[in-house]
Amino acid sequence: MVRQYRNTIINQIRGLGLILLLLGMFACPGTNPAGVVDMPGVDKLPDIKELPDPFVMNDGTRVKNKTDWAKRREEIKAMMLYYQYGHIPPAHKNIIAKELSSETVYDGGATKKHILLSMGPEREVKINVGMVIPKGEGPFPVILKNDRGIFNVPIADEIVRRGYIVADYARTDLDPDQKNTVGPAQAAYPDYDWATLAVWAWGGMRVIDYFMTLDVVDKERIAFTGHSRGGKTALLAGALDERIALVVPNGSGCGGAGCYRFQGEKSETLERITAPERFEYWFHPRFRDFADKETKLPFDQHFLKAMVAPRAMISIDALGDLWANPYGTQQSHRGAQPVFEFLGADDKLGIYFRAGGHAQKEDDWRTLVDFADKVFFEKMPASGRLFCQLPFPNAPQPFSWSVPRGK
Ligand code: GTR
Repeated sequence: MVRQYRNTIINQIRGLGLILLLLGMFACPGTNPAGVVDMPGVDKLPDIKELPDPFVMNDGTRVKNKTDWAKRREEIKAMMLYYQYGHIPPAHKNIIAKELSSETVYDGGATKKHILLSMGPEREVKINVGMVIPKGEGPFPVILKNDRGIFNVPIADEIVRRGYIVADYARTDLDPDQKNTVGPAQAAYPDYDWATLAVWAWGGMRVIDYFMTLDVVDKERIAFTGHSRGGKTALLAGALDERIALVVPNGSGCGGAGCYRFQGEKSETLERITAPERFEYWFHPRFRDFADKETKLPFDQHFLKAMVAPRAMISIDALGDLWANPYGTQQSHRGAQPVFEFLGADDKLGIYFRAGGHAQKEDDWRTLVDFADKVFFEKMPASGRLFCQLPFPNAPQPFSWSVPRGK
């Protein structure tokens, strides 16, 4: 009898242990990772109709110099991860790279390699990476893309001929892009509240960790791109990781280079993108609290762009891609410009629109490489392309603040 009672208690304790383990594994919204303090909820935040001033520090003072900006950038990062994307784990210390294949391509002009990276506490996080490396000694600049698979860059041969390594990784290895699903990366790091976009961005940062070990890579010239949800991922990774010298969100719209406060006709809103039946799982659960309350956001997407400064970024979009909010993309560009100016990097911020719809077309790739040539090598494009297109000249000035003077 006593023994039976004791066994029941032991089983209950085991059951409780299992429940706690599962709760830990399947991240509990509302539980912050270690060191993350709560910030005010939506109802406690002030209403800000214009694009918020990125130069106002949390203590109310205004940024005066570059040291202040470095501090402010950290505040912005903390805020954007807390409210929008969730927090990511630190870099894995010992990523293992296995070469699965290597072949000569483009009539001997390049080598195409398929690499498998593995990492995580039990090495259970794997990332497939594709690389096409120009022939020669290098080091070569890199254009890295996040996608669903690898070897997906349409004019890789042309880009390689222009002297770049073309690389891509399968973001879906890290997170399968399905609602109510804990992907391999989230399962491996249960103490973090990162949502899908943050997982994908973290994966790109780990691919860059691997690049840092390769002699063939020019570590000062790494560009990161992606299209649509991949463009949102590229912008987030580019904001967080200062090793990314050029950030190129393509067709990224809502949650990317578009902004929430200024919506063009037929564009995707915060409410739409975070709807439970759509892409709520791309974001931290608390981001949904701002649906139809965008003016309560203490930031807008120009803050994410501003985090890239003084490194380079260009958003590439299509004027017919209304869902991706070209109008709001122009407005967030204008909101980020003062920060680039403040840091002496006005020429590092680009914006480009082509005619047509939602895709990362060959022309977009050429724009990307032309811009990379300009910011990496001061080469002006033979195409004569201009990288500062503001197609909505009558749009109202989206803010009333200005660049701090007297640095
Ligand atoms: C859409 C979504 C967009 C964009 C796109 C894509 O359905 O509303 O935000 O991310 O998917 O990734 O193709």
